Amino acid sequence: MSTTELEVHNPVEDLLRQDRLPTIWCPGCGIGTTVNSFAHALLKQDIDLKKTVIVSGIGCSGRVSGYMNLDSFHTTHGRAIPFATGLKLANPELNVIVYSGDGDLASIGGNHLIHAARRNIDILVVCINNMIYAMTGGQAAATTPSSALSTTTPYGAFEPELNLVQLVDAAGASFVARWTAYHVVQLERTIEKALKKKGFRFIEVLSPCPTYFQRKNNMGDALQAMLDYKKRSKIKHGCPTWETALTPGGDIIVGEFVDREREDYLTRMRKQLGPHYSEFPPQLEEHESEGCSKEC
Ligand SMILES: Cc1ncc(C[n+]2csc(CCOP(=O)(O)OP(=O)(O)O)c2C)c(N)n1
Ligand code: SF4
Repeated sequence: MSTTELEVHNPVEDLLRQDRLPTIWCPGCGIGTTVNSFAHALLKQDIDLKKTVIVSGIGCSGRVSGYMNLDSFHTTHGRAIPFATGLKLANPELNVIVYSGDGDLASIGGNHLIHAARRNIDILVVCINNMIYAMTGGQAAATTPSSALSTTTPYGAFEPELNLVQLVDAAGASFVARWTAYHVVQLERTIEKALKKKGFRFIEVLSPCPTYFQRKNNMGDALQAMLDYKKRSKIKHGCPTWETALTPGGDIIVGEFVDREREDYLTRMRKQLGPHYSEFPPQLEEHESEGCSKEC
C-alpha cells in the first residue's frame, strides 16, 4: 500500500484555513472543540458556502473567523454584530454568522447585542462564554460570576453576572440556546437547526479557559472543566430563560430555550416601504452597467 493510500481526509479540513494552523489556542481550550461542531453543522447544511459569511470581534474566540475557510471578517472589539448587520442589510442573500466571545459580544458589545435581538436582524450569533476577557490576561467581563477571581477582581467580583440567554430572550431573539464545550453532538445539531431559522438566533457555548479562568479560581484543568460540565449540566429544552442563571457549583441548564416566530427586520422594512424598497444587489448591477458617474 502506498503512503498516499494511507492518507486520511478529515471531513472538516476544507472548511479550515490550513495555512493558518496550528491555532493560537492553549491546550485544553474549548474554543476549537466548538469550531469542530460548527464545521460539521455547516457541512450537513444545504446552504451555499459561497454566500456564507463569518464575522468576529477581538479576543481568543474572535480568532475563529480567521481560521474558517469562508468569507470572513475580523472586526474591531465589540463591533461584530453591527458589522454583520450592515452585511445582511447590504446583501440580504448572505447567511451571516457572528462567532465571538462573551467579552466582545456582551460586555463591550452589549448594547449592539440587545438591539440586534430587538430588531430581530436575520443573523446567527455563536457566543463563546469562558466568563472572562481571556486574550488580554483574564480581566473580569460582564459574564464573570459574582465573587469570582480575576486580574481586575482580586477580592472577587462585586457585580452580579449577566445571564446572556435571558438577556437576548427578553430583547426578542427568535432562537436562543445554550450548550457547553462538552456537548459536541448537541451543539452541532442546534447549530444546524439555527442555520435554517430566520431572525436573530443566539447560541451560548460555555467553554473552559484553563489558562486564566480555571486556574485563577482553583477549578482544576481543562479535563476537570469537562467533567464538571458533564456532572452539572441538565438538559431542559423550552426552559424559561429566567430559570437558567448560572450559579457557582449549581446546575448548568442547557438546551434550546426559545424558538419563536417573529418577523425579522428586513421583512418589516420591505413591508413598510413597499414599492419604495429595492434590494441592493440589483441596484449595484444597474450602477455598474451605467458606468461610474461623477457622483460616485
Ligand atoms: C476597544 C478595545 N478595547 C479593549 C481591547 C483589548 N481587548 C482585546 S481582546 C479583549 C477581551 C476579549 O474577551 P472575549 O470576547 O471574552 O474573548 P476571549 O479572549 O475570552 O475568547 C480586550 C478587552 C481592544 N482590542 N479594543
Ligand atoms: S487564554 Fe483561555 S480562551 Fe484564550 S486560548 Fe487560552 S485557554 Fe483559550
